[in-house]
Amino acid sequence: MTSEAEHGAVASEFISEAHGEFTLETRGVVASEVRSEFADALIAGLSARQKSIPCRFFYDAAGSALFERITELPEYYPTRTETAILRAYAADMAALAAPGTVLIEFGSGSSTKTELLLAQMRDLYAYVPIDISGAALDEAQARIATRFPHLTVLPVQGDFSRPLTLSPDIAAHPHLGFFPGSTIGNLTEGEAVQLLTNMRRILGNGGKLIIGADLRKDVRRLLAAYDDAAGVTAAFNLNLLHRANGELGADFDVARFAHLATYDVRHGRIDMHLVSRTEQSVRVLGRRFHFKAGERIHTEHSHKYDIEGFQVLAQRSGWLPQSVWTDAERLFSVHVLSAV
Ligand code: SAH
Ligand code: AVI
Repeated sequence: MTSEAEHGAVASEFISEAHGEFTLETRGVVASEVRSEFADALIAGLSARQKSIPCRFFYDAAGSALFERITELPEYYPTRTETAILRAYAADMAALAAPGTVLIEFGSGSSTKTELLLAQMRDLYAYVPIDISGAALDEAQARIATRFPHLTVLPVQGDFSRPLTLSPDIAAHPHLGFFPGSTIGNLTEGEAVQLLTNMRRILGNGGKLIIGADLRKDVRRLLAAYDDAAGVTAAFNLNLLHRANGELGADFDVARFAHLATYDVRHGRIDMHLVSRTEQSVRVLGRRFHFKAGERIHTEHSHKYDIEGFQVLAQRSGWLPQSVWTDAERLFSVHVLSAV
């Protein structure tokens, strides 16, 4: 059985998606579903006056591997800073999980940070990592099974923004959510409120959420983190075009696009773009898209918060801010939110 089939089998036993979109039966079904979502999103995004591609499509197997390389870059401070916070306070975080708790992680990726919590948690009922990247879930599951052989791991491949309904078995246990990485920052404010509200519903009364949020800081430091000297972030961004060529038969000449990161002071966010180096046109699924020289495709927002602003966002989404930890330089914050 393929690993997506395993995810599907396990996931459908424990978790069903309200509109049936999480019925993942075979690798073929999953791959074609994802491909057609990418096709629809790409056509819609390139047809708009301001061209864009949603950032969730960064994470095919190559994109997930590039993201892991980003986390090790000297300029990319978020991963090592959040990891240090998690390491320092893992025991306090583990104390949030009563015996029999289900740990549900959103955008789990490599689940590397999760291991810090799992090492301190006793008697978890199950660990449910949710990620859009099947490749990342596969690797993480194999590693976690080796290190924590008695832990039940129930991976779910899918979009965490979609409605998710827990099976009665899982729903009957206490829930602790984990959403590290400041992935929340990749959503617009409206999307973030919607997702946090949805998480509040999924985690239920008595549920808690441990969530990482990157903090506002010197703009030069931010820009360097999203435009590193080794060009790994550029490769991560440009991989969207390689993916479109490989999966959808598009004919992007990738060398004729450049990576660009900018900082929007008003919204407190990094924006990533792909800039057309020349005037050109590109064919995607039988359609032609014209680019002026210098025209941009928007590919990612990465919002930076201050602690109070993030807590207000959480409160607007039905959460009670319970505690927050930061590093000494106040680069990154990890919050505990409690369902009221
Ligand atoms: N939690 C990890 C990974 C962060 S990278 C860490 O903190 O290092 C963001 C992760 O979220 C990637 O693994 C990506 O595949 C996943 N992701 C992004 N958008 C998603 C979506 N809409 N639904 C599910 N997973 C998503
Ligand atoms: C996953 N996410 C929080 C990363 C970020 O920092 O916004 C994705 C990323 N984009 C460029 N570098 C890393």
